[in-house]
Amino acid sequence: MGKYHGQANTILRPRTTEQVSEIVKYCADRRIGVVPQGGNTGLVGGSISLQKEVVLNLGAMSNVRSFDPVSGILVADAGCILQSLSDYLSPHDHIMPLDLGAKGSCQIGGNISTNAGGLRLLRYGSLHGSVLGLEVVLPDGTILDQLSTLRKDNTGYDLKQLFIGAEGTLGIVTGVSIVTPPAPRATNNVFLALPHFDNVLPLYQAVKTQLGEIMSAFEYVDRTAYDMALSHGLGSVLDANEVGDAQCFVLVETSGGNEDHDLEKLNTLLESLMTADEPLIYTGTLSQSPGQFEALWAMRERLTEFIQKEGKPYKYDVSVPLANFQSVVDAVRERMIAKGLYGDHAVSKVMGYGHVGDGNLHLNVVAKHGYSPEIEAALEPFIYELIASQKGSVSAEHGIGSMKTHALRYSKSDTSIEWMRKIKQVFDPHNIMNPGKVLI
Ligand code: FAD
Ligand code: 2HG
Ligand code: ZN
Repeated sequence: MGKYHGQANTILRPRTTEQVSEIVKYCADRRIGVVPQGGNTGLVGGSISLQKEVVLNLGAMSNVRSFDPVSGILVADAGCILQSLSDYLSPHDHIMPLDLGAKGSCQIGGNISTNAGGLRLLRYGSLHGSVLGLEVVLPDGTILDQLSTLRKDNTGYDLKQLFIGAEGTLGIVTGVSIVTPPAPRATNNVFLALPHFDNVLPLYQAVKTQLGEIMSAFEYVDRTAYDMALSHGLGSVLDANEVGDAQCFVLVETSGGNEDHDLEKLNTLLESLMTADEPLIYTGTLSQSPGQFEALWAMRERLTEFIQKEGKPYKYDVSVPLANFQSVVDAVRERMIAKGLYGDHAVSKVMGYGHVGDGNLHLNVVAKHGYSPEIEAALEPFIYELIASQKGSVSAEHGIGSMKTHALRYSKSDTSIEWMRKIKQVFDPHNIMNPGKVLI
């Protein structure tokens, strides 16, 4: 995003867990701060050194340790890139239980540390469920070996859960044991244009009912985001005349066991949506080839990349009731208009997209000529108060990092924050592990 600028003058790339342990012990003894870093794709400034802390990058620890094709359990170094793990699993007919646009750079250790959600959460659940065990170097250098491959293990407190989503503030994840699902035999997708936002909820219900267990993603793109994608050269996946004044778009993916059966279900679904008395969609495209399948996904997956090219993004990754996706985006746009900040001189676009199935909206506000205190003051705390008034979350999946430390209180009670501090104190009494992130 070009928003955060690291201050580190030392970056270390250990090759083994023992080296990580020695480095951390050395730093702990001298009270030197350590910033764990994976692929550096996080969107909340979590992996950068704010005050010359040492950056410890896991990129040189990138070996698969074991894979059991019967149980689907994969054990890997934390520095393995998500895409490499998918490639590794492919000949074994398995897939990673998570997928995100940053897959070519982000590391599994970074995914676990941010508790990344992404495009498959709807189907395979969160990392809190699929991670079976972790190996972690604690802030005093001790190696905590909890690299279990057991599906069931109720022997007291489940410590590994604390490190999932801790954003490197409790220790450095060096190894991961994770359950991977079998690769689906058939995968298809459709991209749909909807007349109104009001159609999204009934559509979601209809799709869930008709597709049942084969639905694997249900993603939302608003009109502004769709038009932006086209303006960045993506070929239209829908007939422009049929799209007309559609307010928003939905991408549905299916992953099932039988191509003919899945296609039949999808075709029946499309037909019923178009021929209903009040059609829920204007039009839709069902992918007919692997290339078209990718093209439909690109309309959703590449939005982050296009936004970078439009200007500087203010990103709000929020959980709100599904019915409020559009009204949250509209409220922010209206506020920018009221403040005289909407237009090519300041905020050129306000848009929403996200993971409908997870109630996770990505609200993006594009500052055409760069970040400015005036725009920020108009956005915050306005947005955080709006989300809190809906009992939402100010960080659905990207984490708190250094961006949202001040906003944590909008989604966590004082008591919760107090207990988070106590946990931090137990693990990291000298506050050397990723200082200035999550809790300040
Ligand atoms: P980094 O960015 O390097 O680090 C992120 C945080 O984790 C930092 O606090 C860091 O200190 C800590 N950390 C990293 N590695 C370790 C480790 N081994 N041990 C302890 N702490 C560690 N997120 C989603 O949830 N869903 C999405 O769909 C999604 N899509 C994205 C699409 C794009 C194009 C981009 C750029 C980002 C996207 N993200 C998404 C953001 C997301 O959080 C990450 O991309 C990813 O999970 C971060 O992994 P990373 O290896 O890059 O971690
Ligand atoms: C996504 O779902 C990512 O595409 C990034 O979480 C969201 O660009 C964003 O705001
Ligand atoms: Zn997302």
